[in-house]
Amino acid sequence: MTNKSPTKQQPVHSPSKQTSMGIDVTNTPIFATVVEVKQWIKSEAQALGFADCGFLSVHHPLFAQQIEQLQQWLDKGYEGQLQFMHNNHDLRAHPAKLVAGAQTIISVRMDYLTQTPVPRTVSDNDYPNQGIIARYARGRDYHKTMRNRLKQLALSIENKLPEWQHLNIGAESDFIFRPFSDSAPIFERPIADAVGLGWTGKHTLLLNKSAGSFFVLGELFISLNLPDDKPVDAHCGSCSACIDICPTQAIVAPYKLNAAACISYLTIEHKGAIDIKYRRAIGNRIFGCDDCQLICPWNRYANLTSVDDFAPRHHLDNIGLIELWQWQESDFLEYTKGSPIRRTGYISFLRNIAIGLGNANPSLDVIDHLQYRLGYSEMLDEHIYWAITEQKEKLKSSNK
Ligand code: B12
Ligand code: SF4
Ligand code: SF4
Repeated sequence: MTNKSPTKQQPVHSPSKQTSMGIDVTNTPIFATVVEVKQWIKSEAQALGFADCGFLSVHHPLFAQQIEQLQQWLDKGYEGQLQFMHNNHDLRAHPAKLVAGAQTIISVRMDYLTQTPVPRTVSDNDYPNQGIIARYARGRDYHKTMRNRLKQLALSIENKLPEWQHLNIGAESDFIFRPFSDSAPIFERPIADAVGLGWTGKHTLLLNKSAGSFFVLGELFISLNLPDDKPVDAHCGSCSACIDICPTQAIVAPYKLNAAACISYLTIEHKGAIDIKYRRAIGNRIFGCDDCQLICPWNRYANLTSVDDFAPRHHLDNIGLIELWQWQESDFLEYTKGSPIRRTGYISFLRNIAIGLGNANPSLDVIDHLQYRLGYSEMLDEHIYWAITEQKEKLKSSNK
């Protein structure tokens, strides 16, 4: 197992090549230092579509510190219905317990944009009759993509172990690994921050000077002992664009998000009726929200993804609210196969579209479409009546 103290091994050498004079010219170790091992893992990760990676010990002190901050966040009730944030604090504080034998976390980030947004602009507001789906969710579910590729990274590392046995990093022991992405009680953003994949912005997301914030995070726990990377400096300065733009004022202070008020939470995680006080602010966002990222000046440096899985399916990057509203449950199930949108469920999806239609440009056609769905569920009906009233009020004032 992993915690075995490494035994002293003979250095592994690259295969010998002989010159025409019979002199061995390559009898030197391929990997002379641990830094070279880390560099090799990084280039392997990049070849697999990850934009970057960094390394952190599973015993790093940040986990205990984060538990305290998480508890303060929960004490304020910012988690809404996110019940899972109350669970498994012991595992969060001790990631070593999550994967027995793991020593190091490889934190990775993967860019997901397939189109460059207009810098410092929430252009989603310019299309009130379109249903806006957050950019990370327009293609295949990133959780699977990330975990599959992290597994491939682990298998490449495993193949390399014989060449690393002289480095005292545990390469001679059984190799243990486990990939994660948003799939376990892990402080993903704080880990990525600690290894320098970016800094935590005032919107609470990780962002990077040369890549903005439109990326997702994942981790590969491994049994090799690799030295920690270092954090980078923060560059938010006096900017507060994300706080100012947030439609529901969910960023209650720099680095403090009231998740229960965030459109991402309301449209994806929240079950049941959405509080009327948020409905106008939600606008046409029917699954997630990108506003605090779209406005961020650093996202002018956001990179496009190299991973095909993020390519929008069923023109979800440019789709009308009415078209989405007409999806039957069977359409929803078919079109969201392998997509994160499945998570919200059909009724909540319709609830979100009803809000979007209430906020769409006023038209009798929209009212007709809203009416024909009445009677499907009590919760949905209440949102439909709200949307019809909004539409009628707008029509009345436009006729004045
Ligand atoms: C719960 C959750 C949500 C919730 C709550 C979000 C939140 N910020 O807490 C909701 C549903 C609202 C949400 C929304 C989104 N999410 Co989310 N979410 C998570 C999840 C599962 C847990 C995050 C968490 O622990 N929150 C709890 C709070 C307490 O943690 P925190 O924000 O880190 O808070 C800390 C800071 O406030 C810090 N702090 C306090 N004071 C100070 C001061 C300074 C100076 C600093 C630096 C820090 C600091 O201490 C707090 C305690 O740790 C993670 C995945 C994971 N397992 O980590 C993804 C994750 C954070 N989400 C992600 C994404 C992409 C999103 C969305 C962009 C999706 C979308 N487009 O709709 C939005 C963005 C909303 C936003 N502005 O954050 C990505 C972020 C990638 C990135 N670039 O950072 C993650 C990492 C998932 C992933 N694997 O990629 N999410
Ligand atoms: S995702 Fe939208 S609602 Fe949530 S904090 Fe950012 S701007 Fe506000
Ligand atoms: S918008 Fe400004 S304050 Fe918010 S994360 Fe970007 S740089 Fe930081």
